[in-house]
Amino acid sequence: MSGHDRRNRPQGLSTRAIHLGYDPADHEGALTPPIFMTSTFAFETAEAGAEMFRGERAGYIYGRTKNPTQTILEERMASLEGGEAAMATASGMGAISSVMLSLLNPGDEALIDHTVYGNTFAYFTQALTRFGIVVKLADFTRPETVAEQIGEKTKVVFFETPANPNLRVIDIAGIAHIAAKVGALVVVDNTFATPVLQRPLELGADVVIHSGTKYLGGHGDLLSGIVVGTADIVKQARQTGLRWMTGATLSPFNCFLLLRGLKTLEIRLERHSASGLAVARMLEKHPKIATISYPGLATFPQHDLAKRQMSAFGGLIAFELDGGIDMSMALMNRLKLVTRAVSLGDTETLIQHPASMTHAIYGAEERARHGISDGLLRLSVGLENVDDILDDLEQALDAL
Ligand code: 4LM
Repeated sequence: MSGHDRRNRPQGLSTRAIHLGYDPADHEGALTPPIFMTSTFAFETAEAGAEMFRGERAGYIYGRTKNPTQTILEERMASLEGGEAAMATASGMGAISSVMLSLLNPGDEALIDHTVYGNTFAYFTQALTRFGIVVKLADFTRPETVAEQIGEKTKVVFFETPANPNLRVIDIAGIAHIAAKVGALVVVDNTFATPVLQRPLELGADVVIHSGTKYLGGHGDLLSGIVVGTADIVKQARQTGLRWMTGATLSPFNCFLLLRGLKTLEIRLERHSASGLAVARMLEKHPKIATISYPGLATFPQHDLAKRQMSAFGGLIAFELDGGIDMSMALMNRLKLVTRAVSLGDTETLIQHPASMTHAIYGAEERARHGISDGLLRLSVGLENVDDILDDLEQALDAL
């Protein structure tokens, strides 16, 4: 690359995650952005306050909709995902509900993939339906079923990829193409991949959602959510969804924690992905393993799609043992380093049992129909030394 090209190319992802939107010179030289621990903001004059409320003057009014620590976080997340604007929320559920309540009206239809995080499933099928919104399900790994279910009333199409808990991978560009025919907005939950591994907006999605609780934060010490999209959609989600429907604002302190997490996002995802692949390869060969689902394995049914859509495959693995649910429970109980806990994307390696934990809300029949078997386990490979993770899993498997 010539010196000229080097000067003109955009900054890399980690550089933007560390520096974008903040200049220490504006804050007494403080290297780290200050936490603006305030709920409200003083108006210079009565007229200035009124102008801000009318949207005629820029500035901060009240912490439910905007705070300077949050603004830095939002600018960074918009840049990392390649969107015009972003909004931080108190949790992933806060992000999903703030977006859906601002986009959907009674009579509208939302079409969602049938495999999503349990409470997201409950939100669509049990909460939104109480308000006259029609929710349809389809198997998004088979785009023809999406084409069958979508129609003029479909306002929103929603899916996760890779999907929770079994890592099914969905063709973002393919679904966006189908949705464009009826003008439906495509909302992708990018929690499992993060912008380091996959950028849905570049593939035709309109909105990206995150549970920032997971990889973005990365240390298991906060809940948070992120919405990224066009300036118009994010404005609508903030001015209606966040401001007077959910009130699910991220606190200034948690904005700071999330900003700190973002600084190491790329380097952490590299390690999560390398260790994830090593653990998946070990499990794949182990005689007690009946099935394994990791998008980075050549045996994964959608491996080619995963390779096209993602730059690496992250730390999540789903697998079944050859002894059903009892053996799965026994394995969990024999682990010494790997921690029994829901959530994912943390420094600690975590294991959980979707049928009785994150996806218990589905009900047995629905789980069976949606490929979440009773014995399925979900492993979130952390940042410990990979040999220690492998040793712990092997000693637990061998003892079964
Ligand atoms: C879990 N997940 O799976 P908050 N989107 C995805 C998720 O996995 C989650 C949320 C949204 C788990 C929580 C216990 C793909 C959550 C919801 O938990 O509200 O930040 O995100 O273990």
